[in-house]
Parts: sequence; C-alpha cells; structure tokens
Amino acid sequence: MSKKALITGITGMDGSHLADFLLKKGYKVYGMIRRSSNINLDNLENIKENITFVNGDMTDQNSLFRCLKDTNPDEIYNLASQSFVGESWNTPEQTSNVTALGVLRILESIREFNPKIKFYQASSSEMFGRMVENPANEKTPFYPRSPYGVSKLYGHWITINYRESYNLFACSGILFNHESERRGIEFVTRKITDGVARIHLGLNKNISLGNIDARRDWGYAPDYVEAMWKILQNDKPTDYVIATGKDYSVKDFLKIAFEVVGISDWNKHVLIDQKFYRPAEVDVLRGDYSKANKELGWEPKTSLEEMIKKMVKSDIKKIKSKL
Ligand code: NAP
Ligand code: G4F
Repeated sequence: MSKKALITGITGMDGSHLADFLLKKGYKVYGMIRRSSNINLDNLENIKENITFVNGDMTDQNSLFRCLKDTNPDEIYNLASQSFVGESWNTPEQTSNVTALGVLRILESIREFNPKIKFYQASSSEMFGRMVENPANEKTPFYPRSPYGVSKLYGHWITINYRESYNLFACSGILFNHESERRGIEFVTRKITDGVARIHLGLNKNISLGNIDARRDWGYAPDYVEAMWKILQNDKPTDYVIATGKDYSVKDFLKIAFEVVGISDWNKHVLIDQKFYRPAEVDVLRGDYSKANKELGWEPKTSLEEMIKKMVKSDIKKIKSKL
C-alpha cells in the first residue's frame, strides 16, 4: 500500500515541489490549505488533480487535529509559515502564532491522535542569524535576528522537546536559503529575476533593493525537498543542516542574473531604497551539510548559475505569456 503524506504549506514554493517529489515516489498526498477569499493553486497547476486537499489553519488547533483524523498520514511535512523575514517586523504576533505556536499545535495533535506519525519541521538558517560560527552546523549556537527567526527557533526546540519527551519521530531540517521558479516575488532572488526579465523585455528600467552586500547560501528548492524526504526515511529521528556550503552576495546574484540577458553593467539598473533595509540584518549565512551528506547521502545538485538561469528564463516566459 502506498504511504500517505500530509503537507502543510502545500501552496507555497517548497510545498509544491515536495508534492511533485512525493507523487513521483508513489505517495498518496494530502495538502492542507486555509480558507482565503482567493485560494492560489498556481504552483500546483499540473498536479492538483492528484492531491487531496483538506482545510486547516496553523492558528486553529481543532482544525489541525481534524486534518490528522481525516487523513491519518504516515508522514507530516510542516512547511506552513509566515515565511517572509521582512514582514515579520510588521506582524510579529501573527508570525509567532503561525510559525512558532503552529508547530506546537501539530505536535500536540500527533501526540493525541497517533504518536507513530513521522514529523518533519521546516527549521531555518535564520535561527543562526548573527552567525557565531561560519559555516554553521547542527551544533552551532543560535542567534536569531528577526521575529521570524525567533519563531522558527521555538518551532525547532519544541520539535526536539516532543521527540525527547514523547519519543516521537520528529525531526528538523535546518534549511539554508533555497529558491526556484516558484519563489514568492517578495524574496530578493525572485524580485531580481522578475526585474531582470522586465528590463530585458523593455517593460521596466530599474530594480529597487535594500542591502545588496548581504550574503546567503542559496540552493535550489527541488534538491532540498529530497533532503526533507530523506530525513524522514532515516532509521533515527535527528536534525540536519541542508545547504550548499557556499555563500554569495546579493550583488553576485545581480551580476549573474543580468548576464543571463546579456547585460554586463548591472549597477546601472539597480536603485538602493532604504525602505528595503531591515531593523536588524543577517549579514551572512553559510551552512555545513556534511552530516546530511554522511548519514543521508544527500548533496546539492544544482549550481547557483544554473538556478539563476532557470529563474530568469521562467520569468521571461511568464511575463511574455501575459503580454
Ligand atoms: P512559502 O512559499 O512562503 O509558503 C508558505 C506556506 O505556508 C504557504 O502555502 C501558505 O499558504 C502557508 N501558510 C501561511 N500561513 C498559514 C496558516 N496560518 N495556516 C496554514 N497555512 C499557512 O514558503 P517556502 O519558501 O515554501 O518555505 C516553506 C517552509 O520552509 C516555511 O516554513 C519556511 O519558513 C521554511 N524555510 C524556507 C526556506 C527558504 O529559503 N525557502 C529556508 C528555510 C526554511 P497560503 O497560500 O494560504 O498563504
Ligand atoms: O530573499 P530574502 O527576503 O530572504 P531571507 O531574509 O534570507 O529569508 C529567506 O531565507 C530564510 C533561510 O535563511 C528562510 F527561513 C526564510 O523563510 C526566507 O525564505 O532576503 C535575503 C537578503 C536579506 O539580507 C535582505 O536584507 O537579501 C537582502 N535584500 C536586499 N534587498 C532584500 C532586498 N531582500 C528582499 N526580500 N527584498 C529586497 O529588496
């Protein structure tokens, strides 16, 4: 019989890539979606017929319990979150409710309904924040720098606590930044590839950005969802850093993205706007994925250049189709 997986955050970037991956593995996939005046299933366009949707919200304990009862999954991938760091200063309470307490609510539902369900928590490199060790590994102390990072840290520790308290198969993947053609438009990578596509097509002249000296360890989301799955197939529940081990600046990203459309003087098209600066910045993130490599046989497959090329080309295609 095929395994059953419940994905929270299925409409997002990772949720949709994970659904693609699990369907190919033969899983029965359930996706939790929340009530909204305009549910957006764009990322699931090609697979939505193969997914069973259930209604729930990370801020509503009973709805989560019902999702578990109605689906009785073998595995839960908790990807739902208010995931935009910048927004977390505007809505710190809502961010904490979804991103921190939401994890507790699912763990409580698992404990009550079926403690045998395996649980994956989407932890984040934002927990390392002002990195006290570079590259960061699973033993590096945390130093979050945003309401989002603090909320993720709660989700991370409550997952460990429920594993240790109730013997749950509950694990975190501490994923460093990962991107794809489905990345939300507010994140810097997609904002750049969309902007480059518009400049290339003669629709815009510039891209307005904040701190372009920030450095990130950027991987490709389809490679990273494989790591999520591998973490739950392991024989022991534990946590893993998932990263590429290389960091680049936003400036490096701009240079590569503009080169895809043959523009070498990228700085002529970039404006710096203070409104995109953050009250507290994470200057650099870089991860050491050697534990995942050794124990899970996982490694990143897609280079930064390959990924940026895919994203720029996809944005050109998307924009052209709407002209
Ligand atoms: P994303 O594209 O922003 O997707 C977030 C998902 O969460 C969406 O499906 C959204 O649903 C759902 N959601 C938000 N609030 C909810 C609520 N109250 N109840 C139920 N669902 C809710 O994020 P992503 O980039 O795919 O990231 C997936 C997870 O990994 C997130 O937890 C993120 O924090 C974490 N993470 C991401 C990265 C990265 O670089 N991408 C790195 C480390 C960790 P709607 O469509 O209804 O808004
Ligand atoms: O693309 P970002 O918004 O991603 P950030 O803050 O690193 O967070 C992402 O990765 C985390 C993992 O480390 C996830 F947990 C989280 O959910 C999310 O997926 O910003 C990247 C960097 C920042 O330093 C930001 O200050 O780019 C800088 N930046 C410069 N100009 C900008 C902009 N970021 C955005 N979003 N927009 C700008 O105009």
